[in-house]
Amino acid sequence: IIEGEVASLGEFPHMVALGFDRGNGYQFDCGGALISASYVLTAAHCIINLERVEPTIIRAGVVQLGGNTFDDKTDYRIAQSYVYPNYSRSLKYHDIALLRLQRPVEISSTLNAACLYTSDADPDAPVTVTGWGRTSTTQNLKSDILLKATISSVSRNQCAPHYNAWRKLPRGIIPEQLCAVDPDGNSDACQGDSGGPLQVSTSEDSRYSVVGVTSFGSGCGSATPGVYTRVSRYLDWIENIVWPN
Ligand code: 4AZ
Repeated sequence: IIEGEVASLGEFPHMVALGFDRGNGYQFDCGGALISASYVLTAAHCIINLERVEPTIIRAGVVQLGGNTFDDKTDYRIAQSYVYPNYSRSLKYHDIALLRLQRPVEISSTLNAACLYTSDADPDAPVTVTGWGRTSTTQNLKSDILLKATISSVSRNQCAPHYNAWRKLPRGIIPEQLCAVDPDGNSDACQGDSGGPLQVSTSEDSRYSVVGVTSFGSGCGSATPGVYTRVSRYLDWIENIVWPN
C-alpha cells in the first residue's frame, strides 16, 4: 500500500496473507479475505503465476507478519485452491479464486469472516484497500505491518480510457471489474497487495463487506485507477463452493 495508514489489530479481522514456500521460509506475496471459517477469497493470479508456485499456507489474525516459518498460532494450511474457470491470465479477466483451509480458523475478535458486497453498483461510500504490499514505487520495500488506504470507486466510463487499448489489456475494462483511485492521487494498492480485499464498512455491525479483489494497475500511486475484480458478479460461483447446501 502506497501512502497508507497502519491498521490496528482486529480492524480487518478477515485479512490474511498468502504464504509461498520457495525453499527458504514463507514469503507473503499476496493478500486474501476470509469469507467463512474455512474459505479465503483471493486473486486467480496469486495461484496461477509464472513461477508455478502456489501458496501453501495463510497467516491470519495478525497485523504484523513477523517470522517466515510456520507458526501454529497464526498459520493455516491450504487444502485446495479453486481458480475461476474463465480466468484469463493474458487478458487479466476474472481474476478471482478461493482457497479451502485444512481446518477452520478459530473465530475471535481479531479473526473473523467478512461479508460479501451483493450489489453490482459501484459503492458510493469510501472504499478501503488493505495489504502488506509495496509501500513505494521507487524502492522495492514491502510492509511487515498491515496498511490501509481509503480510496474512491470510479465509474467504468471514467476508468476505461486509462485501460482501453492499453498494451496489456486489449479489451478494456469489463463489468466484472471495478476501478478505484485516490482522488488526491497518492494512496493506492501496489505489488504484493493483490488478492486482498477492497472493502466497505457495513452499517449493521462492525463488519466489512468485500466489494473487490485487488487485481492489477498501471503503476501505483498515480491518477490511474487500480483495477479490482467485482465480487458481486461472482456470488453464484462463490456460494456453490463455500455454501453448497
Ligand atoms: C500488483 O502488481 C498491483 N495500483 C496491484 C495493484 C495495483 C498495481 C499493481 C494498483 O499486484
